[in-house]
Amino acid sequence: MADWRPMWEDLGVSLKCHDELIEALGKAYEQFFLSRANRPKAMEYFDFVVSEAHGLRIKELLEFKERGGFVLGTFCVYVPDEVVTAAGGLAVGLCGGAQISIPFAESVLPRNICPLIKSAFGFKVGRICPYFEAADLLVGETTCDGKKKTWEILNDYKETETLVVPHRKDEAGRALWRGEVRRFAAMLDERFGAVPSLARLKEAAELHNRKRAALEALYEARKAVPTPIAGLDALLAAQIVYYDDAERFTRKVEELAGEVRARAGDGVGVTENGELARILIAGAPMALPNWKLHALIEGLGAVVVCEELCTGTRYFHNGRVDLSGARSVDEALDTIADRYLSIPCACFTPNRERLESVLELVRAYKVDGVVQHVLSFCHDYALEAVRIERALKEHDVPVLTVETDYSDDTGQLRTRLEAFLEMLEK
Ligand code: BJ8
Repeated sequence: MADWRPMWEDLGVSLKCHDELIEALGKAYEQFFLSRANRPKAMEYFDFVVSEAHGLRIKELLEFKERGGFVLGTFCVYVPDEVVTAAGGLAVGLCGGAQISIPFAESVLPRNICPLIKSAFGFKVGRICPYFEAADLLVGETTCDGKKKTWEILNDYKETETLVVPHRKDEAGRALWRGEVRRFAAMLDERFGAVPSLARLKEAAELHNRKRAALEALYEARKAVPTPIAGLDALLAAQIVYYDDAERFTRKVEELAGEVRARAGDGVGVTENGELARILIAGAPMALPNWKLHALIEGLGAVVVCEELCTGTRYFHNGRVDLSGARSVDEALDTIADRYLSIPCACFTPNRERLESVLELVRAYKVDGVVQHVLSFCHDYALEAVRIERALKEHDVPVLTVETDYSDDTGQLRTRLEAFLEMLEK
């Protein structure tokens, strides 16, 4: 394996903290992924990506920049990939799923904000994440208050551009968001001298359409009974989509989806003990390397068959952007903006679409029970959990809402999950 330390040092990464992160990550990966039998062979690629997430992938980004490209570090599924690609750039999700960076964040930020925000912010303050250091610009959004205000402070450490995401999907909200996407394109042009032309927007739309369709095909294959792939493996693919090269990721996920379909055709399930309780996880995203809830649920003998998360179905929600009829850059940008606006994030009000989407996923994936994933201090998902819980109960769907962060609260969580899964068996 190559020695990436000189590259990390050049980027200004704190090697001591980074070593600790890599060591903890390696142990968790061995425990949750590599030690499991009966995984699809195509998962080997994703194992490789994780092993090289801070090495080879960072080198690729630096080489891309040497060839004249630019790299944006992002925190949300609302950043329109098509516009970035068409302008000659590349967007990567930033680290934000680990406890190790939180003490750095808490030396600056109040403690009572969500762990995802604190972890991401701490990765920058502690200089632990090479993606933060390799990025030319960070792109935040105003989805929730925690994020909106944190990006102001993050801007003191690294330049951060913030996209204003509306909170209603009415005509005024649509007009605001279309304006934001146009402003974003103009900003990329001004800053990086890269005009996203109509032809390049169309090409980029095809690339990202294929990528989202590939991930959706993998999720489709998980509808089979017995389920042919562990939730942990599928979640990993949904996390890696934020980091990997779009073209290569698409190919590899198509391969994985093909293998998973073949397993389903042969009746191969993830365990030899027959079908397990099928769980849908809904709620706040699980940024890499947040695998806690899946590991607990699957460790207790159930299987996660679907994630209604931004590291899950929300990533490919209404995934196809059709630019075939667009006659100008502005028309194309509006069409792109409309697709992103349709994503049912809890920051919107009202948000009937998300409720309907959860109920539809329960039906389509033959779900036995729903676990709602709420990150501590996340008001949007905590409050939306109330209505979702009510709707699920009205449809006689068992539901458990758990609030968690990145600390080791597994004892408490395990007790609640055990009781929930026992109840499903009765
Ligand atoms: S589109 S879900 S990625 S905003 S968990 S930071 S909401 S306090 S992450 Fe998200 Fe975009 Fe929406 Fe998806 Fe705030 Fe809640 Fe924290 Fe959250």
